[in-house]
Amino acid sequence: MGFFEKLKNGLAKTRKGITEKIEQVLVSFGKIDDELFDELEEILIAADVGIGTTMKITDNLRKKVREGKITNASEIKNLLKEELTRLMETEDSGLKLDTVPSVILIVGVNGVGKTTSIGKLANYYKNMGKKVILAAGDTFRAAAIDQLRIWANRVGVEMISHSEGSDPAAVIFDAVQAAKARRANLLICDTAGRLHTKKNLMEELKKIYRVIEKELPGADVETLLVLDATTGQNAVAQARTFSESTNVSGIILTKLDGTAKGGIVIAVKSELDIPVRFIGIGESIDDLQPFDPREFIEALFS
Ligand SMILES: Nc1nc2c(ncn2[C@@H]2O[C@H](COP(=O)(O)OP(=O)(O)OP(=O)(O)O)[C@@H](O)[C@H]2O)c(=O)[nH]1
Ligand SMILES: [Mg+2]
Repeated sequence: MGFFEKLKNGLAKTRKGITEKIEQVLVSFGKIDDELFDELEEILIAADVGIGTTMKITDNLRKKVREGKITNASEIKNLLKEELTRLMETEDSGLKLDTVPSVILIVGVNGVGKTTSIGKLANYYKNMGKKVILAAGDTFRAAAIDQLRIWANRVGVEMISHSEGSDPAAVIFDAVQAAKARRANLLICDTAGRLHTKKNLMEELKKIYRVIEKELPGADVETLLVLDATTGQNAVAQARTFSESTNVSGIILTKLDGTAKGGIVIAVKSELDIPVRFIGIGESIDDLQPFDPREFIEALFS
């Protein structure tokens, strides 16, 4: 299956939740009036686009309708597509991972899909010709380390780990040394979503940063926050918490295949101004795709 087909399949539920409903409304309305905008707002809010973002969208639509003197509801669809794409687009050109090694730190609460996404990312970057090393920085339970090892073996990359309960920052320290020694391009670090001790998770993450900064001064470090699309607005709240104490540079939004409320993609970028970098659209190894707003909207509306 091609890349775009895969994306379309992964978004099947959201297409039912957003696109099909919007198309029904546009067909049944014919002319553009306040009631039509009310219906559109309802659909977008129900799909987790968020109230603030939804209002921004419909305000702009109203303005464009006035300016363009559009009278036919069917023309709204293209305007909406443009508007949604614009809200998700970023100025920059993506992740910066130029130094050897560079680091991706994966953070997020438990169960969102961190370890799975690391496996998929490792495969993605390995296929791009990068030498990848994984760090089993989630020492909360032995199973977490085993799970990452299974991915490392599947992808065919090296993994650095300590035993369960050990200091995550010490794992990262060793992994950095290994990455330097092997001249790896990319070190991808798993972290815990919760801890053994009462010690604050954010403090633990700061300690990991200090290790990376000290051992790899000047290295490109991207912190990707993993959010579960099926948790809706809760995901936005998690992003706020993590950005307060970590330098979140991008989002991996997982499990988009499992929700009809894929509007969360739009809310995340628009409400937090953190770019979505990858989306998870299934459980297999190639079900993680770099996020491209234009492609996403095309897949959603085609
Ligand atoms: N359908 C679907 N399932 C996913 C996706 N990403 C992850 N999962 C599933 O979500 C579950 C949790 O994934 P993990 O990678 O273990 O999550 P985690 O954040 O590492 O969890 P903890 O280590 O417990 O904190 C697994 O069953 C994954 O297969 C996705 O994009 N789509
Ligand atoms: Mg995990």
